[in-house]
Amino acid sequence: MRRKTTQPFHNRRNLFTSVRSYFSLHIYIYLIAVRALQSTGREEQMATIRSLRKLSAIRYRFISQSKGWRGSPVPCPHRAFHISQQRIKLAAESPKFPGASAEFTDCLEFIEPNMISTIPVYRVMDRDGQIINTSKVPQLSQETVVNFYQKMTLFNTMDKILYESQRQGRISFYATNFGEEGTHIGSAAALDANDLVFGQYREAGVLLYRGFPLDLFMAQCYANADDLGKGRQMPVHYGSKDLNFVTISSTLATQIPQAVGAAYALKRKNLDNVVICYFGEGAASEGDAHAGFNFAATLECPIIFFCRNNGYAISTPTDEQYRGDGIAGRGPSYGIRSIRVDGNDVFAVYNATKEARCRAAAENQPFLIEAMTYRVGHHSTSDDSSTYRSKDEVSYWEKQDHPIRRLRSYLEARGWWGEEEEKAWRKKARCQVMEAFERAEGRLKPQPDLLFTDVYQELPLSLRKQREAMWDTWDSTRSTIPLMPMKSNALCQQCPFPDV
Ligand SMILES: Cc1ncc(C[n+]2csc(CCOP(=O)(O)OP(=O)(O)O)c2C)c(N)n1
Ligand SMILES: *[C@@H]1O[C@H](CO)[C@@H](O)[C@H](O)[C@H]1NC(C)=O
Ligand SMILES: *[C@@H]1O[C@H](CO)[C@@H](O)[C@H](O)[C@H]1NC(C)=O
Ligand SMILES: [Mg+2]
Repeated sequence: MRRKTTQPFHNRRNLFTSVRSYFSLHIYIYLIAVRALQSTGREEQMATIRSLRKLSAIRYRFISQSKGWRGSPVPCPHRAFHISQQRIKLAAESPKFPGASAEFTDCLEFIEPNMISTIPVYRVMDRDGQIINTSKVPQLSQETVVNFYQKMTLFNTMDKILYESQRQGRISFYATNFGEEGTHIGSAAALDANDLVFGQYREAGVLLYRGFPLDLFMAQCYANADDLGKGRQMPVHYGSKDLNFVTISSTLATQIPQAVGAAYALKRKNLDNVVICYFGEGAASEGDAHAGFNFAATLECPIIFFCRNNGYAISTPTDEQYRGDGIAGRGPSYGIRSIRVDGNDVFAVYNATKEARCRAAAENQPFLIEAMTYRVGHHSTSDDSSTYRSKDEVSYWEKQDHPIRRLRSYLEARGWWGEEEEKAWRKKARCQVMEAFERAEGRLKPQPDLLFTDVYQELPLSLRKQREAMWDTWDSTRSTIPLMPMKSNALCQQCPFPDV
């Protein structure tokens, strides 16, 4: 709620003193004026006039402070971002500075951030999956909603198996998405398949929704010969040109200005598509986030900034990351239309993204969505979150406010899903993931020579030396890693940009 900007009467006594002092001041000024007329010397006359002016100034200040009989100890009441109409009318002229459209004020006042109302969290369902306003039931078919649910649970199953894989030493690294499934599926479903996605590293659900096969997820994590990235990246750094999903680079926030540049290019080409750029609330503290927001606003780019606020940047909780009203609170100051949504409510995420997508394309404007959620898993397999947060905290989000559980309640209440469907689907999902996992593990590794391709047309001497050293080590350690056979000796001479 906005705080009230006006203050009541201070007290009766104050009102009385104001009136009395006002009249006695007038009488005093009158007496001095009479004396001035009687005096003869010019020096004396001037001195009287000076004291008269001084007194008038005191009188003026006195009147303006007691104006409206608000004898408040704070002469300028705090306000919430807007100047009251009355104040604007009082200003006789408007500022002409090119840097801001604002009004003059005689009030010395710093805006108190904690007096500004916070942005509410938009939601459609409550924590138990009940629609809050029955006139706003999502206009989505059973088939669509069941698909949301199946994608969310399949994704969750894939995460569990790949996480266990890392724990068993089968893959080198993994980062789960537990608890954030609603933000991925809800937003992905609201996009056009041709919209370009720039992700951070915890948005694999978006790629899954777009149809990236389980085999390719596994190939990337296992760095096998089928990996589109040719085994050159850490696990979870997916990318797919066919699905318009730009390859992940986990150097925080670098994707933000890149995404804005891509959106600007779409606008210049007069295309109807938009860019969506995902990032964590932690990444929003990087300078690149500021640069990206400001460029997008000033260049009027069709982009959706989608911030997943999951409460942590590794071990740093949000209350140590910022002092303002989250990430959505920053949007308006950049001139970006912004909303905060309940990220565990897949319908709220869907609706907000759909609306933002439609308007970004139609108006060539950036939009900011801050999806509030919780990172249920560890930051990654290199992290142990029990050292910085309690079991109870995690358990609340796992058991009482989880996007999958919430959607299931919604489905069950409508009679669209039941225990039987659940059992059959869970079995099927697990089976699909396990089969993909086994296939990936059995595959050969890509040729190490591929490490040196796709950057230089002609390999520089330094890299040629490194390649030699690599093969020397390979031979001397008698590596038994099963490699994909070399396709041809021309491998390294292939044009790295076949599309150009
Ligand atoms: C420039 C840079 N600094 C530090 C890191 C190390 N790092 C990796 S993830 C991470 C936290 C990011 O938190 P957030 O953006 O909230 O995303 P989340 O992991 O919560 O999804 C940090 C500090 C990095 N990858 N890049
Ligand atoms: C439900 O939404 C409609 C349409 O916005 C609104 O008119 C109505 O007041 C809402 N009902 C409640 C109970 O909030
Ligand atoms: C989704 O948004 C549209 C407007 O874009 C609105 O008409 C509809 O009621 C919303 N649906 C829900 C479930 O709130
Ligand atoms: Mg985070």
